[in-house]
Amino acid sequence: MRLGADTPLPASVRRPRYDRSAQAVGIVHLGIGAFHRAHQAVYTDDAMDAGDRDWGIIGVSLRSGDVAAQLNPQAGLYSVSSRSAAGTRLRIVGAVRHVLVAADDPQAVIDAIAAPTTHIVSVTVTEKGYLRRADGSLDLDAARGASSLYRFVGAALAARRAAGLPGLTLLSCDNLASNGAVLRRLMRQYLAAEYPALVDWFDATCACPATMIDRIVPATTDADRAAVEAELGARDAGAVVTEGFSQWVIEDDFAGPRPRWEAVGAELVADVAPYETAKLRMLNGAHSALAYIGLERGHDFVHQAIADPAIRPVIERLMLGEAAPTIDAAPGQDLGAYADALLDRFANPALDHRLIQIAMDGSQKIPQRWLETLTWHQARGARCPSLETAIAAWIAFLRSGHPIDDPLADRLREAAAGPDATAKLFGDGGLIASEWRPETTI
Ligand code: CS2
Repeated sequence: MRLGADTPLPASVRRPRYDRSAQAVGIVHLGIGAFHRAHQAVYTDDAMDAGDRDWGIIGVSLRSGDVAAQLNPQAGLYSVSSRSAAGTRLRIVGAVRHVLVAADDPQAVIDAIAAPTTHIVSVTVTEKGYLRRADGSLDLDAARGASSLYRFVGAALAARRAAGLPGLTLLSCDNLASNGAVLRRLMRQYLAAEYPALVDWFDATCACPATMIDRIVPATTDADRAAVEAELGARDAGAVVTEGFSQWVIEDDFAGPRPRWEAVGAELVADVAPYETAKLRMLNGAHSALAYIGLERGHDFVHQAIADPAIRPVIERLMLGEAAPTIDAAPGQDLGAYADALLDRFANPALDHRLIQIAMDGSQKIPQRWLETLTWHQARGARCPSLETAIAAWIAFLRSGHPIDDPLADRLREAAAGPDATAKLFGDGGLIASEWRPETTI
């Protein structure tokens, strides 16, 4: 039996208490992968459970049809398993109404964003989905392509304006520094090229709040799906597996209505920067270091790498000795306690988080995770031994013959091959745009 609206479920499994069919769609989400399903969709499901109405989500896949094939036959329902050493908690999330595949029906995506009930377009397209050139500007050729978020949002904004509808909130939920401002700048650049008459209207009516989003979500495996089926008594092709922890800090700057996410655990704040910087440089910075150093030492999973006595001190120093001093903490933000909590989360034995999953797209992740910290210390005449170890491990990974999943894969492999790899990767005119310049070959 496949999970669906009428599937009888064990009484212990939490499910939506609201009338799903009575909710309008208020959010269109671009890039409906496991992370969205385990994070923002859960907060929205909770908000509707708490009585907030009309925040159903239309998910959009910009690339493959996999998620649509998983969720649409299940009326959008799927399970979230939160795993810790203490056990697993399983719930059914009902916030997603339907998944559209952009390549199959582009007009349906535009219509969903242009619908009068839609107020928010949220985005998880990963770092590379923002289609930035090395200098940070929008790659316009790519942005005109079939799977570009800008194309859909641009066409829908034009339709909204023509119909006299209000603007939208564009909510970036990706791991980029200043994600809201980046999305605003790139969207504006796209509109200036394709819909110049829309730019002033966009500035006046749309908002792009910054967010810090955090929940570790390993790729779901067949074994995970089998475990969910055993517990649910029904097959869930869209199951996601995650940790118990979840955090969402959102800049309180919306163009129109929004769910009461703050009533269900999200933090709505005036300035996201201290949380976002800490998360990118400490959590994600440590994650990428664990990935490359851990793979080099023969590990498969994050919990194995952090248990390795040769790795753990490198990660502790990266977080506390190198990243933390660069962060202007908000009042009450305790970076020492944050690092301790991260070490516990990395050690979660119930979560098989593959290092190779984190190792992908290094060229897109490393600038905000490592290089901003390195630049800060370099400006003060100091070195970062842990981050230099991590860079050496990344270069070793690029040389190892391991398949490289990265939009710059071929150029990275070539740059890493020779003795001047650090200069080719990070030097003036190198592949990885940043202000950090290696002083020596790493
Ligand atoms: C990870 C992140 O894959 C990666 O690059 O570092 O996905 C990480 O698990 C999340 O940002 C945690 O919130």
